[in-house]
Amino acid sequence: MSPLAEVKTTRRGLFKAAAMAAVGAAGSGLLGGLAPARADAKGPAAPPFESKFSVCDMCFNRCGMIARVQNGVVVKLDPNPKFTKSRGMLCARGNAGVAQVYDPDRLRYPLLRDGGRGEGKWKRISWDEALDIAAEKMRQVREKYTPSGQLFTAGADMQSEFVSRFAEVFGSFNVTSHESLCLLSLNRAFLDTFGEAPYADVINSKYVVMAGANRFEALVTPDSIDLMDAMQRGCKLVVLDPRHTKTAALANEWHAIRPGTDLAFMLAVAHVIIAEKLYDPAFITEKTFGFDELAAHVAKYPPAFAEAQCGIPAADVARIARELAAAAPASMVYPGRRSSDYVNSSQIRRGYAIVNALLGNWDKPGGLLAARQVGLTPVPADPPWYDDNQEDRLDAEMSPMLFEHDGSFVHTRDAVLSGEPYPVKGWFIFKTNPMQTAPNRKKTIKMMEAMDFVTVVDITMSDTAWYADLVLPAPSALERTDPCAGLQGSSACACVVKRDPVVGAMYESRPLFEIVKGLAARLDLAEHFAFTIPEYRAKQLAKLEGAEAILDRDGVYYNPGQVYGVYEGRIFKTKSHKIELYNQRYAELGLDPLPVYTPPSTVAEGSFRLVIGRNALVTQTSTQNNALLGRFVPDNSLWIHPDPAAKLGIRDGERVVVESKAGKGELAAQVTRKIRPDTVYMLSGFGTLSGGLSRIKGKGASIAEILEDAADALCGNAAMHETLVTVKRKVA
Ligand SMILES: Nc1nc2c(c(=O)[nH]1)N[C@H]1C(S)=C(S)[C@@H](COP(=O)(O)OP(=O)(O)OC[C@H]3O[C@@H](n4cnc5c(=O)[nH]c(N)nc54)[C@H](O)[C@@H]3O)O[C@H]1N2
Ligand SMILES: Nc1nc2c(c(=O)[nH]1)N[C@H]1C(S)=C(S)[C@@H](COP(=O)(O)OP(=O)(O)OC[C@H]3O[C@@H](n4cnc5c(=O)[nH]c(N)nc54)[C@H](O)[C@@H]3O)O[C@H]1N2
Ligand code: SF4
Ligand SMILES: [Mo]
Repeated sequence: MSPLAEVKTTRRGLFKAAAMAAVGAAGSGLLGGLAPARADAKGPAAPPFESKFSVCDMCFNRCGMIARVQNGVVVKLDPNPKFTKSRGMLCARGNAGVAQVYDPDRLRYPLLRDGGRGEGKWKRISWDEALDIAAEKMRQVREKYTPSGQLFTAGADMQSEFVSRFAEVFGSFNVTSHESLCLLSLNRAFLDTFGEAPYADVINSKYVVMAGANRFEALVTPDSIDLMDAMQRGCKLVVLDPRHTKTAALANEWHAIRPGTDLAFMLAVAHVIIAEKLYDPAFITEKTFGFDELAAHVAKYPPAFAEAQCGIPAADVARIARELAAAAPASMVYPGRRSSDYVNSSQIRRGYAIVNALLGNWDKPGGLLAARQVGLTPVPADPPWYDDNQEDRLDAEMSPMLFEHDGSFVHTRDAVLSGEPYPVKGWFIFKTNPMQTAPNRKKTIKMMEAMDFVTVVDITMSDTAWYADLVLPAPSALERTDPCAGLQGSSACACVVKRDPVVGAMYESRPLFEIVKGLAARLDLAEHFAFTIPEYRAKQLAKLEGAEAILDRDGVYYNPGQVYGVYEGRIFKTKSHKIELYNQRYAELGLDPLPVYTPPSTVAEGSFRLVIGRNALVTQTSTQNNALLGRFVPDNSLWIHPDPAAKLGIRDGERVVVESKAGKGELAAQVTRKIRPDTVYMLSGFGTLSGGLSRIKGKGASIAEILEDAADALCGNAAMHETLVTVKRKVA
């Protein structure tokens, strides 16, 4: 009997699942293609369903779930109650995972371009042909341009490590990921202050300042759920956001901060904490480096300075500093997540880190916590040596504090376009959609055009796939065997998950692992992939006795470990071995060792700063075309404040043209007080180019087309909020 038989299914649950199946079959035709395999709602009682553990893949949180399978068809997804990281819940997107599996827009077989790039003409080919062609093109690139002439880009996935492994044994230094469009500035800031990227013990916090993050829409587990719980127990939430997000709506206080000025706020908070001696003196002496330098530095930034820059009254800035200090160490400036915002985002987020350090909000309940070791054993490759290769990554010299593994997508793209320092002519892309998630789409198109051969592995015809030479269909998460992944995050976590197929792979889809294995075999690299995923998992779990059996029993393995006080008697992984308020390495490199405030570019009258942000029913650019979710968010619109809208003669719902130096787009205006008058916002992932996303084709406008491609000065993370735009009424 399946170990899952223990998980109770109530009669009500059964009815619900059967009803879901009926809705799916009778609804918009979404699941209609599978009708023969489904239970007939009008016929005899539906057979009972099997329950299988899986891990949600609708976003990077990887919530544990249980798939209900009837006649070989997934009819419903439920949360795994044993998965504490998500507090036993599954969000709307997670529930809609079923529509991803049975999406008629899924890629079905390998496709080779049979016309101009982006023209949408394709030829169906066999897998053998596809792998022969891809391997041969890679071999040619390697011969002509060295192994580093091939670029590899992977998104967030439990198989992405196989892309890195393949790049390594192929000999290429050039690997990029979604991370340099996401959180690298944040990681930079905390690594260079605390020596590591911490987690937030939100559930035990009494006071949270959330700046540039939106936890009630941009869901991060367990933080989103824990914040709600903590607030019900009296935790105060202060939100700084130019938009009135759902998080702002539920907060105790919302301040519509002027975009790009958060560092002025943080420096002023530090100013008050130091001037009024509200810091933790023992913590400062014992654990931090550079307090005196910081004190002298922040003396220049009183609350009045923050008021002038941020538009938040000085009295509020000072009060928030005092309240934050009074609740310390069970308080925090929440680190956030996506920080691909400004050219100085690493220094902005260092401001967040410094305020937490001053208050000793570290390693104690309600503050920031050190990452916990999950205990997975890495399975390293043993790459061959290539004499004829480049010295380093393409973008190595383009940022002083680049992350070696992820690099910078924005800089890599520029280097590909210039051909300097060396040519890169092959591109292998797995589960990421830079055509919509990298700013300045025209440049991404040019990058595609500059390549000799581009291979994309996806589940649907993304815009990136649409411009590729070869498109390979992958199975969705519910259809494949995945290695183990370690998950981190607050006191709830440090767990391991794995995936086994819930249903068979759809159509001719093949997992990434099989694809790179097939390529490796053709490139005399087979020995580096001479294992199966279960064998690989066994190696990963080597040091976790009994974990495999627990994973089979519970769908998740928790590694118990110390949560608080782990830094007692331990050194920090920084140069001084302390928390660096003053960063010595920056000083050596001629960079600002203390975060110096630089005001954002001026937004002239008649123009606006364009910002990006999440919606709870959408994941990045990959769920807009989901049949269940798309009903709620069918297209995007431009948020614009009523005052400038009136000046521009724009009424709610009217078509407008938004234009930057990079590009323009046309969409409907949403005239709303939920945004500052100098800022506009639109949701990402619309205005697609692909002819293969049938439900969203022709809907809304693409923000990637409009966003300019600035980069963080320290680590090269994209800086997407530097873009200024004009907005005009569309003349008919
Ligand atoms: N539903 C849903 N949840 C998700 C995702 C998703 O796509 N959908 N994606 C996941 C991923 S990959 C990530 S990285 C996280 C992202 O999680 P967050 O980083 O919390 O999400 P964003 O929506 O990028 O939040 C940025 C917020 O900053 C505001 N903002 C813009 N400029 C400024 C500024 O200068 N100062 C301040 N204080 N605020 C500013 C924006 O209006 C926006 O509300 O979410 C994760 N969770
Ligand atoms: N304009 C804009 N740009 C952004 C952001 C934004 O909010 N707006 N957010 C930034 C952030 S925080 C991040 S993390 C990045 C994310 O950037 P991306 O990594 O590009 O993420 P997605 O947009 O979700 O694209 C994921 C792609 O994977 C495909 N896919 C989904 N499931 C599978 C699967 O099982 N197998 C395979 N092979 N493919 C699959 C989807 O069809 C889609 O094409 O974007 C960043 N850039
Ligand atoms: S937060 Fe939602 S979409 Fe993301 S993994 Fe969890 S259930 Fe899935
Ligand atoms: Mo992200």
